[in-house]
Formats: sequence, C-alpha cells, structure tokens
Amino acid sequence: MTILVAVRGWKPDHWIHALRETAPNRTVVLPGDDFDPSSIRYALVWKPEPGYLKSFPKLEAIFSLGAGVDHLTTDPELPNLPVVRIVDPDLTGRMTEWVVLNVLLHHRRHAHYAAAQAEGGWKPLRQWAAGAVRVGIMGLGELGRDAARALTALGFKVKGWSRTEKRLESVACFHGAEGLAPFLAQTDILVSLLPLTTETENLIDRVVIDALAKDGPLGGPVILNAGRGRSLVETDLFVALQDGRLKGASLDVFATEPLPPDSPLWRAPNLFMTPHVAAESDPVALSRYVIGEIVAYEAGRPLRHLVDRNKGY
Ligand code: NDP
Ligand code: OXD
Repeated sequence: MTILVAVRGWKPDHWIHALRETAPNRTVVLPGDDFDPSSIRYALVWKPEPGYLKSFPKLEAIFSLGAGVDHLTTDPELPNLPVVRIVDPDLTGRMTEWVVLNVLLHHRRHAHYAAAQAEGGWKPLRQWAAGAVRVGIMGLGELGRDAARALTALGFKVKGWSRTEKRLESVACFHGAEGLAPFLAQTDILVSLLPLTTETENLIDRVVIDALAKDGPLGGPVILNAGRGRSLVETDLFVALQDGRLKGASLDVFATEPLPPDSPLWRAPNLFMTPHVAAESDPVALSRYVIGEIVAYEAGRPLRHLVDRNKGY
C-alpha cells in the first residue's frame, strides 16, 4: 500500500516527514525514488506533470493536496480514478483569515492610512459600520460558506452566489446565470472563491465590474479574488482600478504565477497582492486528513469529497 507524493513547485520534505509521522507503518515515496510503479495505491499530488499519473497500474485514488483541482482536471491523460480534494478546517480557517483581513483592509481604508503614515500625516476619514457594507461571495462551497459565516459575525451584510440553489442562515443566496445580475447589483465588496472551470474562466470581466453596486459607502466597488486567477480578466481589473470604476482590489491568485515582473498589476492603485498564500496546504494537518480518509476507505467506507469530473470541481 505504497503512497506516492508528487508535489511540483513545493518542497516535499515536510510532506514526507508529516506522512511518516502520521502513518509510520506505510511506505511513502517520491518521484525519482527507487520503487516498483505497481506498488503505488495512492498518489498525493500538487500540479503533477500531465500524463504522470497514468504510469501506476494499481493506483486506486488520487488526492489533490489543495482544495482546487484544476491542476488535475486539465490533464487530458488523468486516469479515470476517484480524485479526492482537501476539505479540512485548517485550510478553510486560513482562507477565512485572508478574506476577513482583505475585506477589513478596504472597509477600514487601510491604503489611505498606510500612505498617510508614510508621509507623517494625521488624516482621519469618515468610517462606516460593517452593517453598511454589502459583501457578495462568489462560490458558496467549503470556503465561501465559512467566509460568509465569519463576515456575518462581524456585522457585514453578506450575500452569496453559487451554481445551484442554496439556503444559508443570514446570507441572501443567488444562483445561476439569472441570479448573477441581482447579486452583483447589491454588492460593494465582491469576493471570488470560485474554482476554475470552463464556466468560471474569465467570468469576472468589465461587464461584471460595471454591474457591481455604485451607491455603497466605500465610494466604489472592490474586488477580492482568492479562487483562481484565470476566473478574472486582469486587464479589465487594472483598467477599472486606473479609471476609478473600482475603488480597490485584493488578489492572491493570478492568471500566470508567479506574477510576471512586467505585469501592470504591480503598479495598480489600491491593490493589495499576496503570492498565492491565502490558504496554504499545511503538511501536518493535511497528512492527518489524507491518512484518515485512506484508513476509512480501507475499512470499507466510501471516499468523501470526490471531484465531479463533469462539473470540473
Ligand atoms: P467547493 O467545490 O466546495 O465550492 C465551489 C463553489 O463554487 C460552490 O458553491 C459551487 O456552486 C460554486 N461554483 C462552481 N462553478 C460555478 C459557476 N459556474 N457558477 C456559480 N458558482 C459556481 O470549493 P472550495 O470552496 O473548497 O474551494 C473553492 C476554490 O478556492 C478552489 O477551487 C480553489 O480554486 C480556491 N482555493 C484557493 C486557495 C488559495 O490559497 N488561494 C486555497 C484553496 C482553494 P455549487 O455549490 O452550486 O456547486
Ligand atoms: C488550493 C490552493 O487549491 O492552494 O488549495 O490554491
């Protein structure tokens, strides 16, 4: 029952160490180690080389080491096996921290105060209560629901948009193409926690930007994206920040990562950027999650949190 760990762009050492600590009786190997490909039952992966996973004839399940699975669904040679994604309070809590932090940075007008401090200026601005601000969350999945809960607790007026109909306490829910315009029209701060699929690619463009509420207390709408970079048309966001149709933005994910040095986004006004660290996959927490799922599966229980290949998430 050998476990393969293939994490492109991440250091594998912490994963190997955490997995061996969590499951000392299992063999854990890395690509390049000396092992028999037919010994591999489970692959724990992040951005594996396309086609790589078809090399293991007895593979039973693929575990994405991130909540997003576009790094797998875009592989045309992905074997037809169950793909399990991360649903874990450690990762969810990290994302909620990022969302709350960035909503508050804009709500509390932090760019203004940071600039004033740099100039040695004492420049108070009027401050509204959270209840005056409408936050709209695109994606009411594991991450969107938790962010909605935390923002509601702070007093923001929260609404959400998803593909299928939802009912959530204290959150006005919209869904589908017909729900998008009314959702946007009542949103001052838009938060995208959408997966990347054929439907969500380039979804947040100038049409969406122009459909956001313009009568909110922040003086213009704000966009946060921690879902996937390719859901947002970066040039449309940049132009809207430049010409003032958008008051501000926060981005954790980008169409090309790392963000190229010549991207105009580096110099966009009132834009907070983080390098895809909103919700890091923690080796200790997520090794416990994955081993727990494997143990349950081997005891005869069905695998949970499976990706639906037709939906793409
Ligand atoms: P889930 O699969 O639990 O939720 C996805 C949500 O998006 C669901 O509510 C789904 O609707 C909605 N959705 C999907 N397609 C559409 C569509 N076409 N129109 C409207 N709504 C849609 O995912 P998670 O919440 O766990 O994660 C969301 C994404 O966050 C990940 O896919 C990943 O890209 C990103 N992420 C980013 C991280 C970072 O560090 N920046 C870390 C972790 C994840 P429905 O409920 O109807 O199915
Ligand atoms: C994830 C990510 O999907 O890090 O977990 O983006």
